[in-house]
Amino acid sequence: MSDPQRRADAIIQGDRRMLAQALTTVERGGADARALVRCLPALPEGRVVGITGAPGAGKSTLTTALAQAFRARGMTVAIIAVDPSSPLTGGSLLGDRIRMYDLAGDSGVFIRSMANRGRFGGIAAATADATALMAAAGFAVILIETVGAGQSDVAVADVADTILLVEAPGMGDEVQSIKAGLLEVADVIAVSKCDRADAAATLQQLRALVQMQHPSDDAWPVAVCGVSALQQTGIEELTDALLAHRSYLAMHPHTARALHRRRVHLQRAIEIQLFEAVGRTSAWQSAHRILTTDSSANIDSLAQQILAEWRRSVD
Ligand SMILES: Nc1nc2c(ncn2[C@@H]2O[C@H](COP(=O)(O)OP(=O)(O)O)[C@@H](O)[C@H]2O)c(=O)[nH]1
Ligand SMILES: [Mg+2]
Repeated sequence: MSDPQRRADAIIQGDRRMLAQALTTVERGGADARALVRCLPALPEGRVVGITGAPGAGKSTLTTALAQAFRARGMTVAIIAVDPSSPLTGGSLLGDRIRMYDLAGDSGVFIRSMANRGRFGGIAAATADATALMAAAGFAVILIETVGAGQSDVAVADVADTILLVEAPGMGDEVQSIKAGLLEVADVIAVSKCDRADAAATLQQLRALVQMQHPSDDAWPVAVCGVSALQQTGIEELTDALLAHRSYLAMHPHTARALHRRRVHLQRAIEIQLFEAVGRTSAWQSAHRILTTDSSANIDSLAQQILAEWRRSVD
């Protein structure tokens, strides 16, 4: 268990039990997680789809439908359901599991929910590591479903290659995702529940909004698809759009988004490694004691002392 290279090799060879254990390791974070992730091979970008949108938009239902569509095309699928709120039960995840029940028993599908177990870098760091594990395990598509609670959704944009925004119809004049700042990061937009009568207006509204937005330096035309997971309509078109974005990325590997993602990745790696190194200093331990007893402690000078000790230790 302790040999990270052996664990990584087993995961690459398709050992699902080892993969499940490794996911727990990266969720927890720490030196074991870092050692393991370092043994994973660098893999081509493009297979990670982040699925975002307000709670109740229909993300879990659509994730299940998409997973089935990718499976029908012979592609294996990993699903990561992100729940930053609950480290224990994850209220929303129970419903998600029921919704994803249809996928049970298919060995080409692997579902995992991630909770924030308080590791440094939070859920975004854990999700990034989990994604790297799923990719190493050879899954052709990795779907990350967020809870649609703002912060974590934007963080998913740093992990995913393709952002799928799910918008439910009938939200009134204001499209929910505009408020959340999600429209700008979307590569593909799905208007869900198109079996409902009010979906046509939302579709029209979103198409107009997308057209108004100026294209960024990468000229990917954001696709807006109407889908009904309930009636299984539009799923094939949506799957086509996601795969088209993947092809687009393969032909344009250095878009602003791709560079941003790589930079954020590097920054996160530095933060995590630095924090773990600094956490081993005795100044860190004593700073923790001070924080519990002295409410007026100068945080900035505590940080300075900790970094000074760490620097001495590496000289
Ligand atoms: N009418 C209709 N309802 C749907 C559809 N997809 C999902 N729903 C319903 O919308 C609700 C929220 O779905 P869920 O997938 O859990 O949304 P999430 O919170 O974004 O993951 C559930 O009650 C679903 O049954 C659809 O295509 N049509
Ligand atoms: Mg959900």
